[in-house]
Amino acid sequence: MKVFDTIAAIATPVGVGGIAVIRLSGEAAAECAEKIVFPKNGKTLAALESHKLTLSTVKRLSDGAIIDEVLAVVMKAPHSYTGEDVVEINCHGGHLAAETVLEELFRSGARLAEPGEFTRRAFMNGKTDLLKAEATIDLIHSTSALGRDNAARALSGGLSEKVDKIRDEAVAFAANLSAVADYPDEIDEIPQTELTEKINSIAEKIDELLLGFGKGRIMRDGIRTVIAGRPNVGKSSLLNAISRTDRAIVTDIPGTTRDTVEEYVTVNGIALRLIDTAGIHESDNSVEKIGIEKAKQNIEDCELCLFVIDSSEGISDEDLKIYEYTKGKTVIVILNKTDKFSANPPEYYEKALGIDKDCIVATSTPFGKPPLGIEELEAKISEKFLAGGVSKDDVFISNDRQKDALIKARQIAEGMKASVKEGMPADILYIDLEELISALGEVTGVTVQDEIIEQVFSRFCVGK
Ligand SMILES: Nc1nc2c(ncn2[C@@H]2O[C@H](COP(=O)(O)OP(=O)(O)OP(=O)(O)O)[C@@H](O)[C@H]2O)c(=O)[nH]1
Ligand SMILES: [Mg+2]
Repeated sequence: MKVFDTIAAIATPVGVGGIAVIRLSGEAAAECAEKIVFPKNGKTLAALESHKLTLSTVKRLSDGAIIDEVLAVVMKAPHSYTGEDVVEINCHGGHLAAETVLEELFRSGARLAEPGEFTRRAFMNGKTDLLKAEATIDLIHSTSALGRDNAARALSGGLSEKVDKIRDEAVAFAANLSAVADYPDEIDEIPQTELTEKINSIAEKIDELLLGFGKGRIMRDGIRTVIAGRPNVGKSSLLNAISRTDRAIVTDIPGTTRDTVEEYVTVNGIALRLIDTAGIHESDNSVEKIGIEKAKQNIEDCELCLFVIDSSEGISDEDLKIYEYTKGKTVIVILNKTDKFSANPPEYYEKALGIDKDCIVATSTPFGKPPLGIEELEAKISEKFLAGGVSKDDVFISNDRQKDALIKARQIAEGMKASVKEGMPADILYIDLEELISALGEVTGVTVQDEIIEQVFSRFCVGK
């Protein structure tokens, strides 16, 4: 158990509200708070039963003037969020009330907590690991149902459990190797096939976690989606249809959209950052030209391009030119205006664009509720990005830090396989395996560098 000074912060958002929660943590949290918080039952704060909310009065330190009526609770170490003594004060919300109490706590010896400092202390005291800490931030910042659920499952330890299991397997294997290396006369060498089996078993489990990264990241961050195409094909109408709003201006005048228009939507539990762009074509108009450049840039930066075509006009050279910009991107072709006379069957588009028919959706944005073709488009988006769906027990890694550490472990496993083939002795394999164990430890934070810990906690807000 590490000893730290007493930190305090308002843990609830700024603004007018019914209550605001102030949190204090540190060995002297109760001693600090009891200078200004007086339980109505006559006891001192430090003498209160742990985890029991008690009606209390807060008085100004300098003259004893009453400044708030609160519910206070002491959570004694180690049974608290941080693992230290924690005091939480439920004061009245609003711009000033909680601030006033917090200032008095500073006068009583606490200092303002840094962003993420409570969770960092929890980590230092073994109350949480890095995966769970990251899940906490993800849960707070989640913008979609799937992202929220994945974070909640990781927070309750689902992901840590998976990584720890692999690590335990590697540790048992290391013990085995070490025994062989240390007592060659008493313990038989492990046969090559068994060595390979053991490494394969570890590698496969790491692969499984890595395979989930695509889904995990999409669930956490959503999909940056750009709507692109010629002028007047119905791009803005598509944005409005997907978001069920009138966000973008729609007219029959080509060149209506000049600047990009963005809207956040949720499609089957996935967050989409939808970006409507100016119709791309040759233009002399300087304002329009800027919009067109932005459109091209957005195509370059996107993860999904909804490439809109006016199906009543077929494919023009201009369409093909814009389609070129989407090379290398995940594209869904939208055949819009299918309510009008359509000159070509879907096969024509498959051939002309060299795209699979699974990536083509016919829409008619001004008609139907929901607009025609939009539900099919939504189903295609989830199919593409969350193939096989997500079950309620699935939990995926979701950020680069986790992925990079797992890749490192996986590469070491690959190297070990080669070493086994070359007939390397147990002590050499053991050294590699130690490194692999350390890489797995980085994922949960057992063996992580300070710099990485800094980075993880810098993403938190004050009060968490
Ligand atoms: N019949 C029919 N008309 C449509 C459909 N979708 C859009 N339109 C019409 O097509 C015209 C252009 O629609 P917009 O959504 O503004 O097209 P855009 O691609 O955003 O155009 P720019 O911003 O100028 O590049 C409007 O008059 C829409 O009402 C459709 O599915 N069927
Ligand atoms: Mg438009």
